This record gives sequence, structure tokens and C-alpha cells, in this order.
Amino acid sequence: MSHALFPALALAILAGAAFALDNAAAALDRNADGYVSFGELLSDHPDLTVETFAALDTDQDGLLGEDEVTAARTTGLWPSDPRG
Ligand SMILES: [Ca+2]
Ligand SMILES: [Ca+2]
Repeated sequence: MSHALFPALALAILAGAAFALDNAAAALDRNADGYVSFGELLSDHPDLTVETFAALDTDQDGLLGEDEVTAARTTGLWPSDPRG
């Protein structure tokens, strides 16, 4: 019985990580790993540069977590949505 709970639990944890991002960032998180990668952000913001992404990626792990997305928005570094 307990074995059947593991996949559900794992899914719940993964979903929780994804939902930790706010809605706009979560929409960018196409593989639902809870982080926005350069490629994921680039697909919505074609004019994104490596330099801008690096400035957003404050811990330099190559991914934007919720705190980095929030910080980027707060400081105005987050690329504006080309779709308005
Ligand atoms: Ca992702
Ligand atoms: Ca990061």
C-alpha cells in the first residue's frame, strides 16, 4: 500500500515546486521543474541576452528560481512581455 503513495507524493512535491513560481513565471517553466532556464525565458523573450539572464541569475546556477524571478521583477530587470 505504501508503495502506491510514492508516485503521488513525488508528483505533489514536483507540482509544489512548479507552483512556487508565480503564474507568469510558471507559464515560462515549460518542463515544470520549478525553475526558468535561459531557453525557457528566451522562447518568450527573443531579445533576451546572456548578460541579462546572468544578471537575473544571482546564484549563477543557470536557472531562475522563484526568489530570483521575484527579485528581478522588484528591481525591474525582468524582460517586459513582448505580447504586452
Ligand atoms: Ca524549467
Ligand atoms: Ca539561479
